[in-house]
Amino acid sequence: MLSKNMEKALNEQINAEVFSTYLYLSMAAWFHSQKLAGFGHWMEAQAREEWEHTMKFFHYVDERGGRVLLGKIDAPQAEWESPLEAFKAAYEHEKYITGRIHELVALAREENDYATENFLQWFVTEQVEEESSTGRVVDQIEMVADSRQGLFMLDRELGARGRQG
Ligand code: OFO
Repeated sequence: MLSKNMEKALNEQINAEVFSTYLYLSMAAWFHSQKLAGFGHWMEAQAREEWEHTMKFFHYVDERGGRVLLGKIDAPQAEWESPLEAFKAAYEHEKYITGRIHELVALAREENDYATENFLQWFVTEQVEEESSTGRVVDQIEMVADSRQGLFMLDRELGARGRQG
């Protein structure tokens, strides 16, 4: 059985993961509006991953006899100045989520909730990947700088996410 504290914190994380889904969908919509379909596709794939994170927390709370309670989801930002600004925002968001996951681990330890601490290890590892993948795209955009051809090539590369074997 989850403690009330832990249940509340996990419910707040469900909200944060839905917001992540929402944020990346918003970024996908913005990229599509900029005619950068590859970037848009990458963000759609990212949003689907965030929904998977949401459901992992959802099922975990339920399995532990907790009650999932859904709160209000804030509207995400809708416009960015450039692809670089959007990806920088994604990278910053992932760092924020990493901080939240680490706080959850600290709470699980404080409460001697070994099952939750163990469950959260998947997310600790996942956040290393999430920061690395968004940070890598920031670096790539910075490398092509103002080259329209470079951006076009990058758009094609990002559009292949999840489409290769
Ligand atoms: Fe992007 O890792 Fe969940 O929120």
